[in-house]
Order: sequence, then structure tokens, then C-alpha cells
Amino acid sequence: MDRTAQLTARVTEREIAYDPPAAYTSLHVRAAGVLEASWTGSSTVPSRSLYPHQWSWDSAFIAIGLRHLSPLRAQTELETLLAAQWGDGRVPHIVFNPSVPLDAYFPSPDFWRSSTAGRAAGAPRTVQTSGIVQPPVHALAAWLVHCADPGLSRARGFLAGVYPRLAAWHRYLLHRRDLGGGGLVSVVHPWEQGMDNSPCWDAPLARVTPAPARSFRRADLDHGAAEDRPTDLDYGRYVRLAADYRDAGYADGADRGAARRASVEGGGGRRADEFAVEDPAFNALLIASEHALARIAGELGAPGTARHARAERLTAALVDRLWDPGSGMFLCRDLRGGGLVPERSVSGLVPLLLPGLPRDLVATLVRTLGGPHFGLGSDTRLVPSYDLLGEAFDPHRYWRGPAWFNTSWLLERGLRTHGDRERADALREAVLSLAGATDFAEYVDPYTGEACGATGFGWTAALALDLLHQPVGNGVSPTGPGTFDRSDKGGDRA
Ligand code: 9WN
Repeated sequence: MDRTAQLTARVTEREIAYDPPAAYTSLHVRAAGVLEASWTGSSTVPSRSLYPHQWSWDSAFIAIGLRHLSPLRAQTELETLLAAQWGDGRVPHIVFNPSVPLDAYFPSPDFWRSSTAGRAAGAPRTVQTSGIVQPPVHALAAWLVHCADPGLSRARGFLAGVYPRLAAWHRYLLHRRDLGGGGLVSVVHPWEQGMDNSPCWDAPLARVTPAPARSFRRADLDHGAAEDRPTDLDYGRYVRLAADYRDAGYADGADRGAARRASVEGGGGRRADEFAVEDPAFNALLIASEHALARIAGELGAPGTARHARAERLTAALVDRLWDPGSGMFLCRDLRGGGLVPERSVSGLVPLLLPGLPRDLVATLVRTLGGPHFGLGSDTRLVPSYDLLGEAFDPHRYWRGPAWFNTSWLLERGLRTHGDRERADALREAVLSLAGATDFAEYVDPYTGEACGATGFGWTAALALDLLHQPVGNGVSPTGPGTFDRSDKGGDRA
């Protein structure tokens, strides 16, 4: 039997076991087909055309879906990513596949030069990576992957193998990236936060001098419509920020200041830390992953209490630094411009997934989600990436309005975590029907559900699979009630 037939057979067995509605059977098989076609042998590409390497947060979401088809592949996905971790603990946002031509994606390995420019930060020698990071969804993914097949996980020592790497990853973020000194992590590039072209970056990016357009060649325009993608001007700024970080040896915080002084003395002199933003989704995902790491520690026989307590402290810092009562949601904090960025993005709703969020904030976030700025349940089919009433809103342009499936998946989990079954079930149905109708599009027009970007997109297929495996209504997923739960009791069913 070939691989696709084997996977399909396994899928069919699982479908019988979970008894999903017949209408979803073909969705399940098609989603499995996308993941099969995107598998390289050790990891999964987000898209064969647009994103032909391994991306960090994509891999975490993909592993969450892949665990239902092949727990072994899901474990391997995360292990491959973590094998490219740097000595300082950072998990790079791209791990390059050496067999893919250099011009297939920009910025390519010869731009990042990780093994030379990143040497002082401990970049691996044998694999080429980018030097920036993406949201830390990995510990959460590792825990969910473990729960899918605890026997296999224990037999392979999966959690014992990934735990030290995940702990070092969180340490890097908490110790090297608390640039604001208030306990939260900052991103130093819009690509780090994952919602690259969000209007939240417009003001902080405006201070960055763009790299000249002729100094690089965009590969994304070979695959996507120019009017849907970031502008050349913004691309020039992305390139400038990444090049400056690279030229400062990918140093962070105080080390970065020293690298800059050395570069000034050596005739350089460009500021290498112009962009520093505290983002609600990035920090909320770190908190969810800290809770997951506590569970992993528990499974390995160590108490997770200190980690749960840290997650609670981080939740308090998130509320203290990023909650904006006037907007009824969380906002980004621009550390260089000195304040909250007055733009409503889906990022500011993602903290809904945190179990420890105060009840009144939960109620406010749910109201905002259904209100005129996001319109869920009335005007929009999936959660838009940006404020429907915002000046920069565009239903098709990258992260300036369209809806992505990963953020809707996170909000579905949030609604379910806080017991809002009705809204969670409706969002689940919307994700499943649009994933199927759009051939697993990268993103969709939030009003019409029209497919945009690539089709056969990895996390869209994976997260649809995950929702297919989740019983509706009772608020309990097959991985146990502890997925996002704070308590060490009752959730560790594995
Ligand atoms: C830069 C891979 C990635 C996602 C991001 C998405 C897009 C890259 C790009 O694709 O970013 O990392 O070239 O635009 O914005 O969320 O991880 O799918």
C-alpha cells in the first residue's frame, strides 16, 4: 500500500472510531491528503508554492492536526524544528530545506547567513535557518501531540526529549526579550508575530528606513496577487529590520546595544533595535505554552506548580500592560513610540484562550468579538484579522482584514475554555465548512468566505482535522479537559 493509501486507511479507521457526520468524511480524507502532499520526510511545508520550507508556528499548528493521522509524524515535526534551535534558546522562524532552490523564497539562507552571523548566538552549523522567531505555540503542541498517543510518546521518550529545548526556548523569550522590563516578551520584527502586515505595525514601522527596492527580489509576488500582499515599501522595511538584526549578530537587549556600539565604532551606525512591540497574541500563546510545559513537567515526574504560577504572573502582566478598557480588548504596546497602538487586530482577542483571564475581561472580549469591529455571528463568517471599521481595513490584503484559520481555531478554543459552547460550536462549523469549500485556503475574505492566497495550506488542513476530532457541545476535547486548564488535577489524562 502506498503512503496516501495507508494514511487514508488510517483516517477511515479513525473516522469510524469518532463517528463524525458523514458530510465530514471527505473533508477528513482531503485534509489528510493536503498534509500528506506537504510532508517532506521530516516536516511539513506550509505551502509547496509560496512557503517551501519549515515555518515555526505553522509546524506547531500542523502537529496539532497531524497527531490525529500519525502521532509519530506529529512528534517528528516538532523534533525537526527543535533540532534547529540556537544555543541561546531561540527557535528560528524558518528552517531551510537545502534541496529547495535559493530563489524559491526570499529572504533565503544567503540573506540570513545564520551559521556565520548567528555564531555568537549559537546558531546551528549544519542547518540554515532565519534568525528571528515566531509565536511560541510549541509546548502547547507538544502536549497535545503527546496526549494523542501517550504510549508511543513514552516509548520514544518524546516529552523527555523536547522538554529541555522547550524550557530553553521559553527562557530565551522571558530573559532576552523582555525589552520593556514589564515581564512581557517583545517582538523585534513583524514577521516574528506572524501577522506580518497588520496595521498594528504601521506606526512602529514608519520609523524604519526601507532597504532600497533594487537591493532584493521578492519571491512572494511570483505566487500571490500584488494587491493582496504587503507593499514594496513595507517589504523594504522588513528587509531593513532583518538585515540590521543580522548585522548586529542577532544579539538582543543589552548585548544588542554592545553590538551596535561596536558597529558604530567600526563604521556602521544604523540603529539595530528600532522596532520593539509587545503583542497580545504572542504573549498569550507563551502563557498557554507555559501551562502546557507545566503539564509536561508533571508527566515527567517534576512538579509544574512554579510554571503555572509564572503563567499566572504573565497573565497579570498582560492585563496590566496591554488591556485597553476603551477598546474592550488587548492592544499592542510600541516600546519605541511609547504607548498602546490604537488599532484593533485579532491579536488582541487571542488572550481569550487563557483560562486565568478575569471573568469580566472574558465577557468583554466575547462582546467585542461579536460587535461591530469583528462582526462574528452577524456580519463575518470567520474572525477578521483586523477591525472591520478601521481605516486600513481591506478584506483581501495580508493581515489587514482577511480571516485566517489559525486565529479562528484559537478563538474557538477560547470560547470553549470559558464555557461558551454555542459560539464555539458555531465557529467550529464555520471553520470546517470554509476549510472544505475553499480547498483549505491560506485565508479568506471574512464577509464572503472567498478563498485568498495559497490553497492546500498546511495549518488550515491540520486545524480543520483537529476540530473534526473534537466532539461538539460538551466542551471536552479528546485530549482531555486539561488542554488549556490551569489545574494539574484532572487534566493529565494521558
Ligand atoms: C514570513 C508561513 C508564514 C506564516 C506567517 C505568514 C507568512 C511569511 C511571509 O507565511 O509569513 O514569515 O513571507 O509573508 O504571515 O504567519 O507563518 O505560512
